[in-house]
Amino acid sequence: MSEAAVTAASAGSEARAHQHDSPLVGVLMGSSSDWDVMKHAVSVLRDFDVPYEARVVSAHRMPDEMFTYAEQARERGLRAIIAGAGGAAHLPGMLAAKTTVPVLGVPVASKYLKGVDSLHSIVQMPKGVPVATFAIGEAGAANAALFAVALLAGTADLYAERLAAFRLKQNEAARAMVLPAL
Ligand code: RP5
Repeated sequence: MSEAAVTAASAGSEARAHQHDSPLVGVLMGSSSDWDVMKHAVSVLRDFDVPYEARVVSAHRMPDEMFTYAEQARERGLRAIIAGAGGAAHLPGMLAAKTTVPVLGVPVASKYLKGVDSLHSIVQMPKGVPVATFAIGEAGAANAALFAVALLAGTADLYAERLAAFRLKQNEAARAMVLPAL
């Protein structure tokens, strides 16, 4: 599968509009229906000015593209892959099986089991091939992106400084909280 063909499988136009030529973080999802959750990861990466790409790569509908993406991830310079999926959410685990780039899994809420199935599918990786697993839904997607920034901060002070500033803003917001009167 050529790079162009994999790119053609990108998520919606909003995601496509912000693809970087040399991404450090890949944001993958099993379906465009995952975008409402996974866009929260993209939003954080944009806030931190992290070069990223966002694509639909379905594990069971695009297995060849998924393997190609994982096989090329390290040589393409990716430092983390955030992968979101719902139901029998095998995308993060299968990516992790084919690359040594850290995979951060985001369980997306499913129609019937509300994402508990997705969470269990992602978090219960057998020993030897880890997937860092985050909360179901928006918080998980945003936190996966923050975690990716923290990984980048290990070798780039710029990202560490941005993370520290972000934490300070949260601290100030919490300290300014006022409880309503009874
Ligand atoms: C998974 O199946 C996707 O990650 C998505 O969460 C779920 C439903 O996919 P669609 O039927 O909406 O394409 O592969």
